[in-house]
Amino acid sequence: MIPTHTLSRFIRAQERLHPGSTGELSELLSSIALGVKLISQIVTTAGFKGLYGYSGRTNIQDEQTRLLDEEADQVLVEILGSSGHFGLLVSEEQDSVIATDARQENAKYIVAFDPLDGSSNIGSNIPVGTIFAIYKKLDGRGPAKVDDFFQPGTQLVAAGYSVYGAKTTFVYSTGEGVHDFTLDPSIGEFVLTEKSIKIPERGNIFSINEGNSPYWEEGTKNYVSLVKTLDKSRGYPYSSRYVGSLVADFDRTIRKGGIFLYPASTKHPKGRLRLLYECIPLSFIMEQAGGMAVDGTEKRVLDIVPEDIHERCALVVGSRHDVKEYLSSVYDPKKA
Ligand code: P6P
Repeated sequence: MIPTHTLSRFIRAQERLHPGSTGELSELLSSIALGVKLISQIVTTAGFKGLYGYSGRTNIQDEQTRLLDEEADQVLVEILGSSGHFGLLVSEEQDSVIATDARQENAKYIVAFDPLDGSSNIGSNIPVGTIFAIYKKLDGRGPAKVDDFFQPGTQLVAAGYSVYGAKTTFVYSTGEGVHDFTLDPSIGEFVLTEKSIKIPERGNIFSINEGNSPYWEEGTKNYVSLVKTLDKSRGYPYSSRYVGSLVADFDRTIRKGGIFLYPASTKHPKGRLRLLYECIPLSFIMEQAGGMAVDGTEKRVLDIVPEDIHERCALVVGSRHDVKEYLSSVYDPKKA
């Protein structure tokens, strides 16, 4: 079969649906896709290019950075920084915002990304990925500034993630559905795999690190206890799946349904995941696919306004039925 629907052609077709489009969004998504292709190549060959292991430095998260993290970060900073469309960048691997040569008036957009999430898993060939969130500057004129990142996810222009696994996938949304592409290395193109992904209304998989159970709040304990009971009339028990790599757990959830949880706990009072470049973009994708995304309370992740570029956030995301069951366990445990 000849692949006619490549990512670049799909993006252009989407652009033509909006008369007056300048084509900038198409260009910037293509820049990100190029970065993902390059990172895919780095990840695939890291094992024999001495790119495993640590760089000897630590990032703002006080985590030892891996050579691969820095390689992936450098790829995206260089490609996005030189695209001419991004005035500022935020990366998990960099302590502060990164000004680009397009910082001046002509750059409409800013982007926050996690260049290689889950990289601690890479030595055991577990899927890892890149996550990105794109905003417009608050003030169309003038240079981008850090406050431009302090917008709720409802203001996102686009968001997406890639998974470097058995295949390299690129999943993104510009607010008109979630679209999935698979990299065909033989032609170096992302080919459309699924248009308008929709998460099932209910799943039968729960995904949480049960090693953290001694630190969980009561609501989380109630919910995990519920999904593990033998109660066929309510469709329980669920299966447990936890990879420990966010993009892998999220991608399975959005395709098969169910729920992924990284809740607040006494060990992670604000959750472990990062709001700006993990929770917000993935919540945007999940809602576009018909799912739900909350911060472990009834608060919608997309309504949270970041106050710091690296702040953490609890995340409970997945099928509407399952996230609502979680919230019942938190707020009305007797009913659950
Ligand atoms: P834990 C990987 O290090 C990561 O940042 C996410 O990709 C993943 O979801 C989470 O941490 C796993 O955390 O505490 O369960 O090992």
